[in-house]
Amino acid sequence: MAASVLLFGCGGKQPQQTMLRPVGPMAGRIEGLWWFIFWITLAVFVLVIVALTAAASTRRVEGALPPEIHPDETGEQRRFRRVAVCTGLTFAVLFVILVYSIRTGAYMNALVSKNPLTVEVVGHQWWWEFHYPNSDASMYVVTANEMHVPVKTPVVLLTSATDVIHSFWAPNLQGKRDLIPGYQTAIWFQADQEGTYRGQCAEFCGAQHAHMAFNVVAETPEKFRAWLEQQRKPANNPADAVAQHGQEVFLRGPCVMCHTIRGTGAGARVGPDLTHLASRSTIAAGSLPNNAGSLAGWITNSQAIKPGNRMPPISLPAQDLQALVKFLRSLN
Ligand code: HEC
Ligand SMILES: [Cu+2]
Repeated sequence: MAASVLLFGCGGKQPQQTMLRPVGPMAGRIEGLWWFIFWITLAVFVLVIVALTAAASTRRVEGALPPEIHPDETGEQRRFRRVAVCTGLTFAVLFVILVYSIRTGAYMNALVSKNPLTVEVVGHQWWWEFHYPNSDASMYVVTANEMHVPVKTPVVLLTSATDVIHSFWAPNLQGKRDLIPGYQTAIWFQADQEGTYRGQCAEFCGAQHAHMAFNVVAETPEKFRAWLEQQRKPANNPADAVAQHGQEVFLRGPCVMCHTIRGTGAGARVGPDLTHLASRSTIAAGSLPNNAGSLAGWITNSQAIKPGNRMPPISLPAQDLQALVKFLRSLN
């Protein structure tokens, strides 16, 4: 039972989120350091417990005098030497760990490439915005909570935030990096295996910090290029009368004050870009699977799902809601 609970977290179809299964060079180094520290601390733990047990189980000899009145010079010296050796060893081990940590830290910036993929990541309370910049405005891509990258390609992330400090952490790929409002930093990573890797905000950022997750989808360069091409397109036109009605509901409702759907009149930037909403696997930063039921529930009362988030509850007549959901589902 316990084993199955443990295994549930690691395997199956769920996206992975563990630094113990690195899929890139940086994460590999971090894992190496982690195991190094793990084995050392395990050995120290076992030694301490053995020493403690030995000391606790030593019997006092019946009738022996207490040490003050019966000084034991040689025994005292022996104990002093032991403590000195153990203290020295502790310093030595900590020093080795320090050097290893510094070298690992230095390696985090070692991936340099003249031709990396650049992705800008912006942290919001409580969702992620990913930009794929391009000097040609019609090729500029903005998406939310799901980043795609080609495998075996260096990626440079330019990080920032709009409100408070967040922290970008996809443990299978890299260490953490704080996203600081008004201050851009760069962090590199590379995914060597295809897969979906879950990441999470790692800096407490308010009420919904725990519901601020994202996915990194690492795929073959061909699939990645196809994805990028699709994301560059403006939104699909509504295919039928119901979706058409849904688009009208969207455009005349409050949605346009906060969301962008490229190709329509909606161009606000308070919430996630919805141009290709249906291409994503989750909504609300990993809070819900992206399907019709979730969308309807989210629109009607997102505050019940993610209390405190920046989208107000919006009640619509049933027909309007259904048409709106149908329209949103067509935005692939
Ligand atoms: C006051 C601003 C505001 C209004 C108005 C608003 N939204 Fe939102 N919306 C947001 C914010 C902010 C988020 C992100 C919330 C989060 O995940 O923390 C969001 C998230 C969403 C999402 C999930 C997107 C994703 O990829 O995770 C959908 C879908 C959505 N809104 C649809 C709508 C629709 C449809 C309307 C109109 C009926 C609407 N919103 C009105 C601000 C708004
Ligand atoms: Cu955060």
